[in-house]
Amino acid sequence: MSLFAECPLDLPDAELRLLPGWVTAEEADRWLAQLLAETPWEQPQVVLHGRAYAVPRLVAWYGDPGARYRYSGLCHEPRPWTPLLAGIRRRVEAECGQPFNGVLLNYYRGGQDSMGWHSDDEPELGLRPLVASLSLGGTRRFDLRRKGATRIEHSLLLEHGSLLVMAGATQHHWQHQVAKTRQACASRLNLTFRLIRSPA
Ligand SMILES: O=C(O)CCC(=O)C(=O)O
Ligand SMILES: [Mn+2]
Repeated sequence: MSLFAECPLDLPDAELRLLPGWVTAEEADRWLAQLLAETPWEQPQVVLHGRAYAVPRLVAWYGDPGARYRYSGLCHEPRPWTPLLAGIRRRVEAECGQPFNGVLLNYYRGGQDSMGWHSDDEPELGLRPLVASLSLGGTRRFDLRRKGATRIEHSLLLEHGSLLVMAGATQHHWQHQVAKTRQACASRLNLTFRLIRSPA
């Protein structure tokens, strides 16, 4: 049985698998509390049209030595795996059947924190990257649109303890975002596990 036969989302040219309740709420609560307490958050600046803006969320990048990753226009050296992140990595690797050498943590403090349209298609991830995304905390909407289009074709709710696996040609054909919302929402932590194939 293929990895994606289980609960696939039927989008053409994409391989998406959403596992709600991938970890129990109790375990997800523990992971969230510990990660919020122990993560040294950063808020990178991006330069757009000559002006610097702070990204609208907090981030941290962990990984194996040498797993440098470029996001928000900057190259980031990895922090060493903590025992908790190393343990979560093993569980995600067992689920996905492939290794990961880095994880990007994104902390959305409230509805005004967000991530704009993009694909996880940095060259260092290779051609058909498998990215596994674990969500902890408040539910947020995750939108998908085809590259080159403006219409949202599909939206998912990423709940506490859910795992979203994006694979195959997904990043080649599709973009995703977590849009700002005026609705009340609890803070949310997202962990995207990645395999850096070549140094940035
Ligand atoms: O927060 C999310 O669910 C998405 C995060 C994301 O797209 C990324 O880190 O590249
Ligand atoms: Mn992404």
